[in-house]
Amino acid sequence: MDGRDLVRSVKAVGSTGAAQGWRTVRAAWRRRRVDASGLVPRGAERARVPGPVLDVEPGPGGGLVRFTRSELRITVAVNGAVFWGWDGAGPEPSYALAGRSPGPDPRAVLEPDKDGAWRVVSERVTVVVSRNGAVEVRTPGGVTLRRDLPPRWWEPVGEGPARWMQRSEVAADARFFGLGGRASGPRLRDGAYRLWNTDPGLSFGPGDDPLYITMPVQMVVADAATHLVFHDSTWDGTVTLREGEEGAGSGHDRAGTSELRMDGGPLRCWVMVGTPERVLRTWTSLTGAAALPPTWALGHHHARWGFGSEQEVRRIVAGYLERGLPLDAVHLDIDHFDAHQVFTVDRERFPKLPMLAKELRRDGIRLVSIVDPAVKAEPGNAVYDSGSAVDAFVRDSARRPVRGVVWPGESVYPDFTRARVRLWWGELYKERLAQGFAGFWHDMNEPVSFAAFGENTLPRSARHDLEGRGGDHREAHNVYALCMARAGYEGLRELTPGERPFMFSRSGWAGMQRYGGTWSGDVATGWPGLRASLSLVVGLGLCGVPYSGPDVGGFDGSPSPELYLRWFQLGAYLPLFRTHASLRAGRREPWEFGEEILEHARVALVERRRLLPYFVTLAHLAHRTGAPYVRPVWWGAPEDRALRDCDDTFLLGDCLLVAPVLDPSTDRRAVQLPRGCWYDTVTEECYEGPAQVLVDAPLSRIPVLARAGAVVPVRGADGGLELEVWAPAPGRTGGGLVVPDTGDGWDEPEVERYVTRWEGQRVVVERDGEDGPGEPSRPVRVRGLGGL
Ligand code: NBV
Repeated sequence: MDGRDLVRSVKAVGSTGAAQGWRTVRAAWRRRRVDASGLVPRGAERARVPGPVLDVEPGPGGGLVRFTRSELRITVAVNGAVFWGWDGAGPEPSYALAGRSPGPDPRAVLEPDKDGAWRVVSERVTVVVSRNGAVEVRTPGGVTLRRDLPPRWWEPVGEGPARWMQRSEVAADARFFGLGGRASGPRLRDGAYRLWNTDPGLSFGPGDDPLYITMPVQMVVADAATHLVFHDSTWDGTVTLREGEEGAGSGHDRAGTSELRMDGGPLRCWVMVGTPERVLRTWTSLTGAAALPPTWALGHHHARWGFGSEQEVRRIVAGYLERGLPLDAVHLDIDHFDAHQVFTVDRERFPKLPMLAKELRRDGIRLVSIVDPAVKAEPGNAVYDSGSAVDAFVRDSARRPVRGVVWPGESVYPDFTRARVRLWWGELYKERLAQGFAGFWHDMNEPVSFAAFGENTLPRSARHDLEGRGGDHREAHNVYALCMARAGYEGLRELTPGERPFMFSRSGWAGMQRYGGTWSGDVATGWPGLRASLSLVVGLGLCGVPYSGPDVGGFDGSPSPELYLRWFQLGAYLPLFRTHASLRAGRREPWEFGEEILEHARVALVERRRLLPYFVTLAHLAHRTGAPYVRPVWWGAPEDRALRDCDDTFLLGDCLLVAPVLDPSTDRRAVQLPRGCWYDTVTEECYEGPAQVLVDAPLSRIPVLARAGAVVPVRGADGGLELEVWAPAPGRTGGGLVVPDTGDGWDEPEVERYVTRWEGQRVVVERDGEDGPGEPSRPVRVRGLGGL
């Protein structure tokens, strides 16, 4: 069976429930057989809790608290985050951390608390450990943000990993966010969220969970403070969330709860407390700065599974150019490979790829290539041969390479958890660069096998190197794509040292931002899919992954012109702005939906290009501070409860508030505004927040509001950088940051700071420099003067 037959059969199987059922049964049976011989069966288990406290041993930044049946290590790190680990767990080794764990803050000390408890007091957080092992996280003012009950372990009497459970309580008013890319958020309502990266197989909507990126990262927002908690274990697990409830009148509050059950791995976590901004700054100082995409990657991308030939790519590009529509990148999917084998080209249908790349480049358009991890298991296939020579592929417990079935047919899987394999893989991108590709799109890296072992991934008993420690797929699964991203990123850094790599990956884990971004995977075409795509972008941003975006129009089927346009209008304000669709899906070019839609799509494209300097600034800020481009509306006002519950509006940086249209037949929509004055950027009408206001949302545009006083860097008519300044509210001041574009190398340009204020009847804009305020060297245009 080759890849094309497979496409056909996967589609066919997917369409008949009976066949699918039968396939699942067969696969489950196969997995049981494979894992029965490869994994130690879980026999009887013994339950354990820490027991009463025995003694303590103070150490740098905290210390060790000993209990009768466990011990707890607590350390406040220099970056303000608190680490704690049970049973001897330390912060390393960790796939999430960007390097070594930050050193201890010597000012934090372990001291006695009341009732036999112990506490560590630091500048931003106090952690109290009760005498039976409950751990409380408090603000410096003493308000409890989170209370972890004593954990519980279930240890096999024989061999094998211990399962564990951690139940926590949070404030009654708290709201949960994060856990990776979730389709039903960004506010995570009551329910169970699995921690196991999963390709849903068919396209997904808001009800589907888990998806490609799961992370044990929760951001919890409450009146008292925001905190982020990260349980650093890569194993399969489930988080069950239940929001609390505040008692009305004299009624009691019910705390919110989070119950985390993990199949293995150390019980250790990091907690950071503060404002959302501070929390994400700390999180990225721990897990690494987000890769800075090259400027072109902040423009418009057009992809398609099944362009099928160079002529078709040229036809699409010409369609954009002839109509004067901005286009920055074209993505080639697996259909340009030779028999679906990664790092090859179908020379019949793509005979002169480097030439095509050069031609496109002349028009300012880059080529991006898909990269799948699975390698066709066939001697003579160069990637297979070179991989076999370095023993690159995942093996089973009997040391035989594990074979799955993916697009090229029977395939093997590189073990990216081994340094040598990453090195080998990283060098393979040389072939892609020679073809003229400028960016990379990692797919199918949960990883996926169609001929599944119960789930559509590798058997749990498959062996992995895990950086020399050795282990099985239960531990390696969730970081498979993260390690693949590392391999690609590090390879590209070697191959093109002068350029920032551009890479985005379907699957990933905590820390993946170091290597690039992601996209929303195969989101279902339909209004619920549109909503889900926003949820994913916001949620991932709160987990430290700022660069992502959906398949505009949805992955499958044919969107109505209206749905396509609304998706396009949303996509234009998301970091990755890409139209993409499946092999059999309807067309996605903006001119395929009639004249009216084309003209409205043009407006969105042109506006995206005009805002490019703003996107460049946001990319730099995300890289430097961890603040995502796309932020929930509560970002600057987490204490505003109405904002916490708002899932359909977002802030784009500090300056803009975007209210996409997520429902059909809409020409007006309610917008929940944070405090301050907000201008409709088209009508310049001013609205005062905090409030819910009704704003026009005709088919021609989605509401985008600018904060009074904001300074937005935009592209002027001559292509240069201009400052679009929104008049501050009367008597108020404003300002903004601008990071100029210095190309696609590694320069770190200086941040320009601007302030705005009223001087009599005039709005004055000044650059805030070291020697005091000065004239901006950039052209300035003040807007909103009529709206006040
Ligand atoms: O490579 C084909 C597709 C790709 O277009 C899509 O973006 C990925 O999410 N890929 C999944 C594999 C096929 C899925 C049915």
